[in-house]
Amino acid sequence: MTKPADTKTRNNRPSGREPTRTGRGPEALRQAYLDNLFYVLGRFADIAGPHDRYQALAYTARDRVLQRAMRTQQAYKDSHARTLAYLSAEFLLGPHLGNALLSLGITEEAREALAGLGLSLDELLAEEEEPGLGNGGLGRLAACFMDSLATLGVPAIGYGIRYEFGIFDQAIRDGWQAELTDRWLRWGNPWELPRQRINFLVKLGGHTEPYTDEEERIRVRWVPGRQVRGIAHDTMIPGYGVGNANLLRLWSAEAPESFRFEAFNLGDYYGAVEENVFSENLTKVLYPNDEPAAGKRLRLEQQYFFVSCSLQDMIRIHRRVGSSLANFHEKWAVQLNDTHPAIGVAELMRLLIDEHALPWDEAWGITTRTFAYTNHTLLPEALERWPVSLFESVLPRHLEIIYEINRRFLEEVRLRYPGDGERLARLSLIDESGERYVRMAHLATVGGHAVNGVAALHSELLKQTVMRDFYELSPEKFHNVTNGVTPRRFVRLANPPLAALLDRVVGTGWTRDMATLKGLEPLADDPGFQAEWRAVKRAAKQALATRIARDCGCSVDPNSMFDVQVKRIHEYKRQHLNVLHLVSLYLRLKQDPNADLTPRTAIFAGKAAPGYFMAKLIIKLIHSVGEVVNADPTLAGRLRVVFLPDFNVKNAQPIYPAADLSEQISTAGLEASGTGNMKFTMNGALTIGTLDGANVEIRDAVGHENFFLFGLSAEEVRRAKAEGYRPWEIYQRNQHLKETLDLIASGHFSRGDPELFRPLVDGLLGHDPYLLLADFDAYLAAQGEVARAYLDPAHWTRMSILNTARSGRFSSDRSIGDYAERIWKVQPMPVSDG
Ligand code: 26Q
Repeated sequence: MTKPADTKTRNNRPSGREPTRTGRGPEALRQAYLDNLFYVLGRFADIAGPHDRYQALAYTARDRVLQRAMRTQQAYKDSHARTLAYLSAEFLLGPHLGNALLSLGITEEAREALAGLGLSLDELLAEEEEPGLGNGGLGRLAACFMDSLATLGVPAIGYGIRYEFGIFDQAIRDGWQAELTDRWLRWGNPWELPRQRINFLVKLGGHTEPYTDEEERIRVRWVPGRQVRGIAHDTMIPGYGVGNANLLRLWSAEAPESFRFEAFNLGDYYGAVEENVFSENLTKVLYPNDEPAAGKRLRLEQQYFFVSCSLQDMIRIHRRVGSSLANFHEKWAVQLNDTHPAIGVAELMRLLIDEHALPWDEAWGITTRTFAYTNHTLLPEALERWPVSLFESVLPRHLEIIYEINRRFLEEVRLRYPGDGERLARLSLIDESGERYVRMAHLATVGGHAVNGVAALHSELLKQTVMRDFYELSPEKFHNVTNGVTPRRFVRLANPPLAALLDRVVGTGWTRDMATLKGLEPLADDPGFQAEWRAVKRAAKQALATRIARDCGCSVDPNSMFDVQVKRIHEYKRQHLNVLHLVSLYLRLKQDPNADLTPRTAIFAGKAAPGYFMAKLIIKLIHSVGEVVNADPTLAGRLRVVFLPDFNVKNAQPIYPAADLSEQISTAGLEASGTGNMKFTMNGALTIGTLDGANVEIRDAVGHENFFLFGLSAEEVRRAKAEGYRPWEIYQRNQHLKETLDLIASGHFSRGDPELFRPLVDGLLGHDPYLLLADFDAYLAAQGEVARAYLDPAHWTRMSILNTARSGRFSSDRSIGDYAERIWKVQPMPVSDG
């Protein structure tokens, strides 16, 4: 057994050396690592396993981030600055360790410290299991925003839910998706600080009753059916290259200690414990759908639970510095990430009126100046609404408040549009067209001062479609803030060789100011630089090929074009259109074995919601086509189709750097923004895409000649549907399309079973709501152009360089700058990095 780490260094400031809890040199890091291994984990260095080692380094990084977080909180408090609260039911952070070292600027020092102990940093990094507290785009956006808020020094706190089980892990069995429970807390979580003392009671169910208070005012009391306690768990989010570190405060549910204590004394031990189980259930699991789960009581309870804890916490912080609630909105801006936290509008009203005795009008003035709402979808069926009966049984007081908000709101509408009863019904917070529902997007819009879409096209369509009446009523509320992604994680961390090349050519400043990438443009045609650019891409492809061999058991050629579509599986995202193209290539190669085809590796990844049958069938289809294509010796080196299992942040990071072609092929008008599209562009992939979401802006930014556009526009999609779209006729008229679909329907890819993919094929021939058949020819033509372009490396490389050079707008720093200036009116408060 080894001895405990050198005792001389146990105190914080060994003479002449850096402090071991905060020092950033290799020596301090090495000692801190050993101390943490011994004193936090209780392990001897010589028997510590890989996970112990990872944790010891994690604590080492955490101490340093914590020091910044403490300083930052103090600086914000002293400044009395306005603080942004970002409310989101999901935060999809990805692994912490690599990012923490990067933000602290100690990656190489840590590598050296570990090397001195005979350890490899990369092996430790691979040990971390990421917190998968989100489904996809919306949750990842929240994580990118947290990174940018800290990096820009904006006083901010993220509020959300500490799910015990995040998004399921995806396994593939016989080509089908299987869901495995995500036990991310199994070995503990070194990145969080439980704050038992920061806790709030949250009421649920029961009824309300009026009473007269000491000052003879009529007030309402909510008598709950049960209560749950929310406990804060803080994760520090370090900014890159700055002293700021903000908090992400996630709530987990516990039973209130005194609850049913009486029952316990009376001997109803089981009953009392059962209550605990109910309470703890609340934050057990993330709903794995990226669409509203119809009528799920627990989901509504989750949303209310975290929003109530968060608002109570803001009020606590506000009063702690001695402020009156009358200026709450001057000190807080609250951003609602979709409608999931929209109940906050009614909850703040309840807290101000019922708990703090403010008059309605004053409370309403505060509330509407506080909240702003981001919409992430145009699909009417994806707009969140709750049956009134369910809502009432969970939140009886909030329903009363919403009725009163609605009464006053509709009163104003009536004055603006006398006699227009239909408009009133359309604007109402309550949908009364059949069963009655509470419309959460209406609550968020009426209860806030700003509504924004997440890409220019999306924001325009919002005003023309789902939010049209609200736009006519209050056009000044409507904004666009195009999404962005953090270049720290998705370039610097994910693609170190590219980062090193960029550092050398435009300087290191791009990591915080992506506009400086414009400096690459003069080099786009430089043969020497092009060769370096290709070498970087080639190495990333080689690395991904190694992963593919490990995870898919399939060898792919890094010289082939890597054609990549990674995202949630959804019919509107049209992974199956991509498959139709691959089947069409397969057909051509089978019909003409000498056909001159650009060698291509098609790479897919993504999770399907567990109850989404068609999405799961698409996963099976990809595997089935892959099984046939990859086993065919005549196709070796020409076509490969692979599906990488368990798409998450960690697994995504090596994918973007290795892509030649980024597939962004959703039906126009349906992808609000997309953010994967931006990650690919930054890493020098070219896009084949529709005029949808942020694709439109990416194409404008990188230059139309450097983007492969195809397909109907949103307006043409609308018209095609209005005129009665008949996919069957397209199928009948288009011989190649017919052969392609017939081959799938024949059972060729399903071991002779013509039934397996029938629902998919029949769906396309019968309805095709996402217009795959309408776009099929255009897609194939664009893919033909891609294939030709790839055969000219100098031209392709030029386009690739220009994509990266012009991707600066898609940094989440720009998005946060837009929000801060136009919506939140918050000022950066930089903390020095010393
Ligand atoms: C709601 C109620 C009940 C259960 C689940 C949900 C739920 C959960 C997640 C509804 C929607 C989501 C996620 C939506 C999402 O990820 N949308 C994507 O947001 C991105 C960031 O703005 C955009 O880039 C994508 O275009 C959009 O699809």
